[in-house]
Amino acid sequence: MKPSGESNTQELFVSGHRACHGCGMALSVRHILKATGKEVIVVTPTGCLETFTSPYGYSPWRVPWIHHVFENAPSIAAGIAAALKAQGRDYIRVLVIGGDGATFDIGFGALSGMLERGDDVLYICVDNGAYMNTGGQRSGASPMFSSTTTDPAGTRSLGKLEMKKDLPVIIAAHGVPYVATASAAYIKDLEKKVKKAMQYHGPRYIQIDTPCPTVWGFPPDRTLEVGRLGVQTGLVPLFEMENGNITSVHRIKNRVPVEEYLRAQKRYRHLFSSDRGRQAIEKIQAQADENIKRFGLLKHSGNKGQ
Ligand SMILES: Cc1ncc(C[n+]2csc(CCOP(=O)(O)OP(=O)(O)O)c2C)c(N)n1
Ligand code: SF4
Ligand SMILES: [Mg+2]
Repeated sequence: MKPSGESNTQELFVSGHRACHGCGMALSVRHILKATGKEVIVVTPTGCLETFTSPYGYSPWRVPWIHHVFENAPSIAAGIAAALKAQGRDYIRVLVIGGDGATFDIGFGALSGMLERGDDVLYICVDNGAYMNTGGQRSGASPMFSSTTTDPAGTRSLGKLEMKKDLPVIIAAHGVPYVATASAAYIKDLEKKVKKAMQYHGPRYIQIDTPCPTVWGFPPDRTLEVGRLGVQTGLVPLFEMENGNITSVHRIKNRVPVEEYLRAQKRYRHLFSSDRGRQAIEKIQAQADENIKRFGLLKHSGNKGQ
């Protein structure tokens, strides 16, 4: 059977699953599959996506889907890709869609191996910045000064004190052909990047910022707004790297101070009640400024943009 070249209007991730209202991850997965078409096998490690799509007897997945343990999605995916190749069916493409805990932390060794071996897998991290399925514990992707259940903000604590791991750059350092960042709030851009990644073979990586109303603490009808604020502040830079070079950046049209993004979410509310909190906000603003400079995110800057 040949690839069918499906229209991207086909729904392959359907309604009726059990994600929270306004879940940025569920929205992203729906559009990832619109971009890939149905000739895919999806591998999902333990996490929200696995849990809300697999109540006994029901499934929103209209493509083959496998869940396994938390730490080995890249190994499972690599094995499936190798089997498809041996069968001469490698027109079926293999995708991992997994959370940031699985990607940045517990599955990172397996992911690095997959990248280094050159396995033909598109790995997509749906990044909500913590271990949401188990209540919002800190991960290597949690942003600095966010409150998590393992770094809770309090009279002495400002939340997580370490930087978010710069995983896209670490992945690019493995010499892979395609790395991109995307946002649930910019769906056309997300679909375009997934389609581009599907044109390459070998290991590819897309990291999607997926706002989580339940644990970030905002009303579920503000998911897109919060996601856009993340991008417009510069805290969530959207870019593509092909063969190690930055080939596009999503330019910021209306730059927003980080305070506006932070105020919209309960995970940062402790920053607004003390002088130390104010200083932390200044540090977060400095991170956004640095991203804007590093990636040339403003409309008038010289880098290749779109
Ligand atoms: C080896 C192992 N450790 C811990 C767990 C418990 N656990 C299940 S899901 C999860 C959090 C997943 O976080 P992430 O990958 O970020 O996905 P999210 O739920 O945030 O989408 C944890 C800690 C587990 N299932 N297996
Ligand atoms: S906890 Fe967050 S990521 Fe998990 S299903 Fe709910 S909104 Fe989505
Ligand atoms: Mg997570």
